[in-house]
Amino acid sequence: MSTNAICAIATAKGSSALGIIRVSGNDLVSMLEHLFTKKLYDRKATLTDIKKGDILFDNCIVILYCAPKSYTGEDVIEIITHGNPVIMNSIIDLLCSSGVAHAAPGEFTERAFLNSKITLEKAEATADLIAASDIQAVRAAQNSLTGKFFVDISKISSSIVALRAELESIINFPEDEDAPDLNNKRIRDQINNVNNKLERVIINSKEGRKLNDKRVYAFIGRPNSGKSSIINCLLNEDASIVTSNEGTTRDCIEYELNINNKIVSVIDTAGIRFTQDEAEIEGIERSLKTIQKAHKIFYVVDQSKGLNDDDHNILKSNNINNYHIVFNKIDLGGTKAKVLKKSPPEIYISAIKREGLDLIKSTIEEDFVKVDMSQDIYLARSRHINHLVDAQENVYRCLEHLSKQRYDILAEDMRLAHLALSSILGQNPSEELLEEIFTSFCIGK
Ligand SMILES: Nc1nc2c(ncn2[C@@H]2O[C@H](COP(=O)(O)OP(=O)(O)O)[C@@H](O)[C@H]2O)c(=O)[nH]1
Ligand SMILES: [Mg+2]
Repeated sequence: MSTNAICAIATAKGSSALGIIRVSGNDLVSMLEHLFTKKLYDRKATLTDIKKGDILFDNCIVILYCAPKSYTGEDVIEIITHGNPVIMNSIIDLLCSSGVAHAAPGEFTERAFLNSKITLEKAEATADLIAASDIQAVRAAQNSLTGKFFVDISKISSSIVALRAELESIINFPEDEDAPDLNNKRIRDQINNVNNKLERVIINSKEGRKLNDKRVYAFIGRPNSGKSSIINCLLNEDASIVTSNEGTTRDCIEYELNINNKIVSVIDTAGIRFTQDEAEIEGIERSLKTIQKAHKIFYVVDQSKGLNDDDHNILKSNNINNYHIVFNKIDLGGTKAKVLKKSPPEIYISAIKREGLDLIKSTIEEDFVKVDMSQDIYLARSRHINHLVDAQENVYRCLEHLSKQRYDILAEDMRLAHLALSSILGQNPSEELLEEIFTSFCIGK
């Protein structure tokens, strides 16, 4: 049986109280009604069993959204199950045996876009909203999602269209122009106006972009300095294995740390030392690679042993510049927890006694971007910013052409500026661009 229907689990992996399975396609009711013991009605929640023959899969709430009034524009069925992955997967298998295919990442949103339910930048804002790492980023994504970004770009785009129309008439009917100076002034004002609006959108987009960058902190150092212990304390859980043996951590493990509702990544790494152990060598290599990815490094040293030549070599040979030295195990030497604002800064802590961990957290907090949320910040992507800057460069050039009365070249640059803005709005998007955008989504969205 060949259908266009797709399905996926829309909730996070693992067990939870409830799970949601989403299905989208044409004529879903006739295709799937045999699985439900109750009849489904448009936009109504129905408590029904899901069964195949005598086998009960689950007792669920099922909501039907008939096309075109649904997220994707097709028929959509949302099945709210008990949040057990075994149940959810068995229902997915059941759907697949009834002709439904597994959805690819972002395929629901891609269909919403293809059926003109949402614009491309709204689709992108949806992905950003799901991935937003703090409340400011959530607000900025919502600004984009509710269409503020779209409205602002569309306004600039309309101003450019008006300007292009005027330029075309000047080029095509030059004999009608009895007062070229007046025309020039009006066009200059319009170009400046477009430029100012572009400038504002670029500033707001760049602010939003900063919000969406999840900061990464790597804990590096020799074995047994206490990197894993510090990370466990920061996370408040027994995440990484800690032993008194050197070489316990043989991999790079990334964890999400919530500091005042802002999510950052912390990476535990394999202690750097000379070793013959193959797995450990690979772990050390991966650790050294994470140095490139990290925004900042906490270089951890056992204070009772002090900073030695090995440490200096590790720092130097790996080009580690932006780092704080964390002197751990101060309990062994009787030093107090403190920060010394030297270059590099030094933080004195004890993971075992849980002293000074707030000093690490506040060091991370100092990096948080302060954004004035009274502004219309958008969660723009670098793709948007590139197009905006491209549009602005073309508009700048227009001013130069105007002073030389090169209307034909001016019109061409305006066309290019217009094209750049159209690309943000997803007008005439290439297939590659669509693929790039939608495959970055989670499955089920
Ligand atoms: N005295 C003392 N021991 C610590 C402290 N932090 C970690 N250790 C011990 O040092 C050893 C190595 O710790 P671990 O976190 O595995 O170090 P890593 O190899 O850098 O990840 C373990 O026996 C820990 O219990 C501390 O603050 N004080
Ligand atoms: Mg470790």
